Amino acid sequence: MSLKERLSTKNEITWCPGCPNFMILESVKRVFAKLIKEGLKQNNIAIVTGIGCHAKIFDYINVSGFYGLHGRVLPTALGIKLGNPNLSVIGFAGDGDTYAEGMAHFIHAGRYNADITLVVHDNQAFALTTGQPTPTTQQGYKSKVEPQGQHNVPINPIKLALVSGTTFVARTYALNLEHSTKILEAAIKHKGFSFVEVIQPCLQFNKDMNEIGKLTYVIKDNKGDMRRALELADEWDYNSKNGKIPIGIFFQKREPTLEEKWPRLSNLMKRKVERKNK
Ligand SMILES: Cc1ncc(C[n+]2csc(CCOP(=O)(O)OP(=O)(O)O)c2C)c(N)n1
Ligand SMILES: [Mg+2]
Repeated sequence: MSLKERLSTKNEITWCPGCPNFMILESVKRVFAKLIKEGLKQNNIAIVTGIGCHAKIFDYINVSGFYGLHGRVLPTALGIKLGNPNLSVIGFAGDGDTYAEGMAHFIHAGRYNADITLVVHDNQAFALTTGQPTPTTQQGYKSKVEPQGQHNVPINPIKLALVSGTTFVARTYALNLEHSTKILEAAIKHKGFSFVEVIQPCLQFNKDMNEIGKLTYVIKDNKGDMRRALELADEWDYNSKNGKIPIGIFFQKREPTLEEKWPRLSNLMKRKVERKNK
């Protein structure tokens, strides 16, 4: 059985045909397979999801974890990491999940810098609940709850992550499989809190933003230059359907992680708490 088969489940995939979430699933499996080849044990990967279309990914990957609550991916991931700092913990969340109900966690996760990864499937809509606007939805978007269109200005999550102290900030595009795989691998390998914002157009709702992938261009990875990172973050405001959208690593800096700052956790890491292989 190939590694990718070992990482798959037999559950029926219920995303809409052609949903870019299929591509995110593929890139996650590719990265997990690569990390396992490099020595990471499948048993030592834990995933956490919120509730939403994105969260169904939990049922399609054969690793341990917690199918969580809407808005609570980050505290759950943090709890798993504190319980066993030797696990690689990766959270999958929606834009509604992260930037609405889960917003406070997002900011504090940047401050804490625990060694966990957050992947946000940003389709600029609450998709599972049929297309209400989220904090990253563009102005003018009409939905059942706002028939006259969205009035509020969207937030820029890249900028927010940067000013919250997040030590790895990246954006990728779900349909650029090669790029998303590279970014996800770099995020998981980063020591500290890593945040990957994935542009994941929703084919059912917010169709106005379906073409924005064409605006993406790959930037040269930026390391610790915050001024440059903020400049890049400002190039796209989540509102416009023209201009250019940078994708790649906006910022990466090695800072002490929560586990390293917390002596009891450092000791736990040395003890190598590990599940026995079956
Ligand atoms: C605590 C809580 N609040 C609200 C909901 C209702 N709810 C379920 S899915 C969802 C939308 C999810 O949107 P998003 O996080 O963007 O994920 P997507 O479906 O777009 O992938 C909402 C609001 C819930 N299940 N639990
Ligand atoms: Mg969404």
